[in-house]
Amino acid sequence: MTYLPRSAGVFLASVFATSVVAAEHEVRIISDYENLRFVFEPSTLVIQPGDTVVWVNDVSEEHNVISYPGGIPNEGTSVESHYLTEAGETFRHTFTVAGTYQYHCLPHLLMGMTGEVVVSRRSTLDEFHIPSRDEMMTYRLKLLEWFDEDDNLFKVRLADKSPDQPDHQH
Ligand SMILES: [Cu+2]
Repeated sequence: MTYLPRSAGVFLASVFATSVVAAEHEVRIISDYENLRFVFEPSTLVIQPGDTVVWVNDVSEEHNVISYPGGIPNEGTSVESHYLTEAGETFRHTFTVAGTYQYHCLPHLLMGMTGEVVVSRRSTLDEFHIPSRDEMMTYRLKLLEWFDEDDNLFKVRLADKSPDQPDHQH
């Protein structure tokens, strides 16, 4: 007859506890004006399902967090924050489905302000979500709030849809 030493019981209890209690991870939103770098730090974060990521705005600057339409796992949930403007302002998101979540800041997409959260493991290529036309249009309209002036593709598309043909109306 064998007995588990008391320390083994304590050890098992603590393993059980840590596997049940989800962790919180912090991503700093850094506005490095001197070096023209607006970055998420860390830009790649590896977590476990059920964990929560808390993005924290370092200074009073406008940033947000939005996942790319096709940058999330098939079964995953898209991520989108409000616009954080104040120093210390936070956004929280809990990730439940394993895989890769690629995101960026809308106003600073053109500065390469991107990041990713890897839940358990990276997605394989065929595990990424394929966005619908509606999802792409919604995303595109959000982009156009910031980058509308040179969006020739969108202008061409609107022109294509325009029913009026001035040359033949008289
Ligand atoms: Cu930003």
